[in-house]
Amino acid sequence: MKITDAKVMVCSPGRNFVTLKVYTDQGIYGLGDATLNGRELAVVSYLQDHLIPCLIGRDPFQSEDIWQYFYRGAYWRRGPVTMTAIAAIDMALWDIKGKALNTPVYNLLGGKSRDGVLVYGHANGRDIEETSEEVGKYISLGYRAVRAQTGVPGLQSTYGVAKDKMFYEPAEKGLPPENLWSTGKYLLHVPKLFESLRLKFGDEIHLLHDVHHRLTPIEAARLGKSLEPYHLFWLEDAVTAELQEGFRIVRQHTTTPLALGEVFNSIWDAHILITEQLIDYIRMTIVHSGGITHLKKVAALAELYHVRTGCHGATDLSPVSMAAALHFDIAINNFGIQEYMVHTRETDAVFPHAYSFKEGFLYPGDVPGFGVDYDESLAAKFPYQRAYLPVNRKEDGTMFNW
Ligand code: CS2
Ligand code: MG
Repeated sequence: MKITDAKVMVCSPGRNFVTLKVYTDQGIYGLGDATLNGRELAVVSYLQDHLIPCLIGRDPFQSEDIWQYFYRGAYWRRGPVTMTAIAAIDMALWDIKGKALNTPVYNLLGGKSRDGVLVYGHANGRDIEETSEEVGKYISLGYRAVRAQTGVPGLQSTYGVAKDKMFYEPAEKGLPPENLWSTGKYLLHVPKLFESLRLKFGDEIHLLHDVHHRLTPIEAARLGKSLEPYHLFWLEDAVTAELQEGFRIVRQHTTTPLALGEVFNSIWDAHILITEQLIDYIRMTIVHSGGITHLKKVAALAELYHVRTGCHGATDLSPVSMAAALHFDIAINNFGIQEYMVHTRETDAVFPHAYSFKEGFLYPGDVPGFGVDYDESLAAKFPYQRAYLPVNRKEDGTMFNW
């Protein structure tokens, strides 16, 4: 089999998505997600101008060799743009292989290791009461795990507080919006949220929380300790991810499970965290970490060190990514949990898909490949719109992490 052509398509059914379609001489095509939130067009150019010309004529079954060709062969390795572009090609190749062999991709990854994929939803509110109501809604929808975020008194807006309840979408059209941040106010408030959630909903429901890279290691240690009585499933991105060694400090102080890595793009971002057992869940995901070919190696390393997976699954990952993640999650042994934020109806219509939600679990479906398609004529009705994630400043105006 030979690759005859590849095309990059951008659409915005509520938010921007970049999709790669790879064609073969046997009439089979494969899809890959290439969406990098707020930097979408950089990946479009990387694919169109640099990778696709080298892809034509290759055998799509040689996904490992093609991966190494684009990674080692580029000289310039790693980085979110490079690894998202490689991931899109890698996904499309696995999709082609599944279709050509008439089997779902999970069968090429070892087959099903479980019946369904445990997922968590996002409960957001302006205050504890509103967040608590949202958690209640997720529980009534059948979710067994819920991430809870709340506004902080004295801060006008912060990470995780949605305008639209079920559709948390932080990217906005126009120039980046600005948020305000106070570590002191945040650290006082968050334990109150989880105390109130445990009192209201009991011990069984899994609760998660995302700090979104806002703390220093010792501040994260304090937060982890203060949350211990409420036994979180995980505390996510407590500290910026660049300094892996910083997690030694957090780890020495708290037994709250730690999750990290949605912004990582290679195993070299996580090797110290994994081999020193500084985290419990690795959040790397197929679209931003070099595809299935690379993520299966990360998961294999993590398995040796008791680290489980918890793939990023926000709305800026298209249904192609979500499907790829589900085929991966259902096959590997050290799966932990999958993030699941529902897409808008328009997005689901552009990307018809075989996966489905039932009672807290997602099921990838049994369609050959990943079981996702792309409705090109519908997508054309939603042209690209420049959008940015917010930026964040401390109360005195200092630029901070978002
Ligand atoms: C988040 C995301 O899902 C998460 O855990 O951290 O909302 C993240 O901010 C976006 O995916 C950024 O692209
Ligand atoms: Mg996160």
